[in-house]
Amino acid sequence: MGHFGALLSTSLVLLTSRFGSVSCDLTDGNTEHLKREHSLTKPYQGVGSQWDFWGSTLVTNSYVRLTPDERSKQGSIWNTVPCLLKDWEMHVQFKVHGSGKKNLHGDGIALWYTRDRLQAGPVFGNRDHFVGLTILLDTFRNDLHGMDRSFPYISAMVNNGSVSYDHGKDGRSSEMGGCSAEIRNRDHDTYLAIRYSKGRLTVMVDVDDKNEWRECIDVGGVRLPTGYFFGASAATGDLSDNHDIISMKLYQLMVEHSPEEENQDWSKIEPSVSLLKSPKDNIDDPTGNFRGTPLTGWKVFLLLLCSLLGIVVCGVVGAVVFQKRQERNKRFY
Ligand SMILES: [Ca+2]
Repeated sequence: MGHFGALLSTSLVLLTSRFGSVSCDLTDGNTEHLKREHSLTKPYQGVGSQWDFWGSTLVTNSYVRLTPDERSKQGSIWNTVPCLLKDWEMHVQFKVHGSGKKNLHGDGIALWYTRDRLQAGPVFGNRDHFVGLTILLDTFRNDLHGMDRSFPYISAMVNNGSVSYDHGKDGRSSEMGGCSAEIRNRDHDTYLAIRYSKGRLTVMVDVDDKNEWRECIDVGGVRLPTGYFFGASAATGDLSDNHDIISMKLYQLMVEHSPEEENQDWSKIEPSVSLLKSPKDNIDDPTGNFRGTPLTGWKVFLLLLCSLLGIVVCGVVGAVVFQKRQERNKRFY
């Protein structure tokens, strides 16, 4: 299958998600493909061998509390079984709640699909310079210059270990996309779904008690290997919240791959994104690629400069011609 084939299949995937009901398209409780070894469900008995719990994490019968509503806590849970699926979808039921008033709570939950596990650090309780994918449910605005987006804010980041997560900017420079979502202190259940299939990463949220998915992130050109680990972590700082995971359910997606794709060693893929989404041009085209050459700031500047120069040159030439004519006219009279 050549480039066109890949393009066609991406379009088809998109067609089903755009014209079908979004909630139908996402794997909805299809237990046939539920992968128990990668799932965490109530009452969490017998998952001790499949999940590790670290830090402030507290496991009860009805929730896994990554952090309590107290300052300077960090906690995480990590699947012990590496994921060998090429196409998957993770459904997470979570609950962020606390006594802090508006803007006086933090910091949020991070969901992970990474090479390393159980390595504590500054990124919502996990290590920085991570290798893999994270979906960040950031409840506290650190960047007071970024007032064009409201918080809580959900974003995605893929890292090959070279990039540091910038807390001060809420990760804006490294994010692949994101959306605002009211995920805190809701009376109803709140859900998030992450789908990775055929190089496309889609994040959906269901947080408004409507029982339907709303698209949050949808980007193509994402490369992730098999063999990484699922996890969730959370951290509090000066401000806090209860960060609870109710369930994590992993579904296998039945997707056909070309023989070339099948023959590739998927465990050797380095995490990457072919095109980073600039916050300014968020428009993608139906092929799943972002618009090739949007007018960036300096291109617009060059264009303006050229037009300005053109106008000046025309003006000068015009003035000279006018003056010559005047002189000629003078001689005739
Ligand atoms: Ca933040």
